[in-house]
Amino acid sequence: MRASLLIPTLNEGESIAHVLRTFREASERANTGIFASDPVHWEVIVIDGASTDETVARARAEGAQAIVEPRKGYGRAYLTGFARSTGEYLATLDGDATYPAERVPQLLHYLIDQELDFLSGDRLAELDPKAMTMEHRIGNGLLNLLLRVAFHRFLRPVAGHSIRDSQSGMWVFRRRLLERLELTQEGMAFSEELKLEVVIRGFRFEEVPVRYAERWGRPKLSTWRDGRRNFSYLLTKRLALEKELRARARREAARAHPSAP
Ligand SMILES: Nc1nc2c(ncn2[C@@H]2O[C@H](COP(=O)(O)OP(=O)(O)OP(=O)(O)O)[C@@H](O)[C@H]2O)c(=O)[nH]1
Ligand SMILES: [Mg+2]
Repeated sequence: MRASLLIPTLNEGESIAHVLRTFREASERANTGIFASDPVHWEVIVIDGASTDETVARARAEGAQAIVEPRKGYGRAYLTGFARSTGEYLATLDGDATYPAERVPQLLHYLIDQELDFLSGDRLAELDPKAMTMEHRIGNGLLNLLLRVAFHRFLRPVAGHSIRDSQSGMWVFRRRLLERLELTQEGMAFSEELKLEVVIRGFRFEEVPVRYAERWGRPKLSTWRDGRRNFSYLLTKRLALEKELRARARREAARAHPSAP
């Protein structure tokens, strides 16, 4: 079985080798354990936003492929990474050692075993308050609340009728989903767009609690700028969906009563 691990990086030279090593050890263990009957051949791709530190050299020294994507943005990096990867299954996490890289094989196993389409790590279920600044916790809380209120009718099939951690960047999913998703966001709003698209299009989505640790290296996120953009993305997406639903309802009504004005 073939799978791809994708990691976007921007100056994560301090942590990238640690993340890649942690993942490699776990995947080797899993290939003689839970995946012994069908070992996973992992393609590991770092999508680097033209870092000025040692990120690319360190990633390559650990045996990862490193693609340089000079166009800015977290979402841009993933769009490029998705297009360049070949695995039947895709997994993602940050390069800053915040997500538990050692859990990727186990999450893949769970996705396959439970016949799910998309798994997302939920950082908030067991959050160590040191791992996220107060601003990030407030921002995440507000974005999750807006998402729950604005999209509640689309979230009915999801456990708890909500996405608990809309901003999480640790996912494991089936590549075939990508053909059906409309992904437009090149910045941080990519994370919520991806999850919403998965749910709205009716795929089987589940969140699993994951440990989230304090990041290594300097933050790349601009709390207020990215928070504002994510907020306005959610509102724009909701209005666009409303228009689409109304147009569909009009088309259906016209089909049912062809002579009506
Ligand atoms: N290629 C690329 N990677 C990026 C870009 N911006 C951020 N990243 C990487 O994307 C991942 C997520 O960004 P972070 O800065 O960790 O964002 P965050 O996890 O929301 O915020 P923190 O809590 O500060 O970690 C990290 O591995 C970054 O290095 C970019 O413009 N291009
Ligand atoms: Mg991070």
